[in-house]
Amino acid sequence: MTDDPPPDSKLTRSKQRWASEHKFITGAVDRSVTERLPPGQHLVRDWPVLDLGRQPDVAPERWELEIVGLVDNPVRLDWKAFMALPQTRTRSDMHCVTTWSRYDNDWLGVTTHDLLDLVRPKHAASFVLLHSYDGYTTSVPVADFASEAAMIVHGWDGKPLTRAHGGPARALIPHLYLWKSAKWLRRIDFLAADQAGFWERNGYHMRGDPWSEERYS
Ligand SMILES: Nc1nc2c(c(=O)[nH]1)N[C@H]1C(S)=C(S)[C@@H](COP(=O)(O)O)O[C@H]1N2
Ligand SMILES: [Mo]
Repeated sequence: MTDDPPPDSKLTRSKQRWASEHKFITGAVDRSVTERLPPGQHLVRDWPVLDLGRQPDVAPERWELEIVGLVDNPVRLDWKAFMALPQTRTRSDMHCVTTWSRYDNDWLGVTTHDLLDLVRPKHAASFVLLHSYDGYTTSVPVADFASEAAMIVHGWDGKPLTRAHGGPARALIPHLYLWKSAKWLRRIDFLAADQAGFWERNGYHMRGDPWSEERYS
């Protein structure tokens, strides 16, 4: 991140945004920037907090992640075991169904590739249902869960992930709308059939691809 703008200076914020977008240099926003923005989204610089209003306080010492269901090797990872897995840094954009997108988030965590190597899903496993410490659930096709950029993250922008954003650890599936990225992650259940989670039961799309605007079902 660049330096914070002076307080109450909307113009400064706009100018910083224009600068970061290379606006006015060619008479148009840099194509590489606009082409990153899915339809109906707008860019934000801060990171809004959205959840059901309960933010569980899970100390790393009490945190654990269960990976169960249709897998050959179900596991229960405490914080030490989780941190002993290969740690990967990635950079990705996030897209919220409420229309904000935020570019260039620096993540630290365990890739879903490494988790899949560990638990070895059975052939019949086609969906994961993610369960969180606040009771939240969300469903994700295994193919999306297994995508290159998907992770369980515990660091953002060089710092531990804050409690408000799902710390100690949350899912991150950056190529889908952010409601699929369960905060305060507690259990990953591999299933044969799709099972709607909280927002999927409340009208959101089962898959949630921002590029084809899969907002609602
Ligand atoms: N456990 C949990 N995860 C959650 C939610 C929630 O209420 N509980 N809300 C989802 C929704 S709707 C969004 S938009 C993102 C918001 O993540 P953020 O607060 O870090 O921006 O978290 C998702 N993950
Ligand atoms: Mo959301």
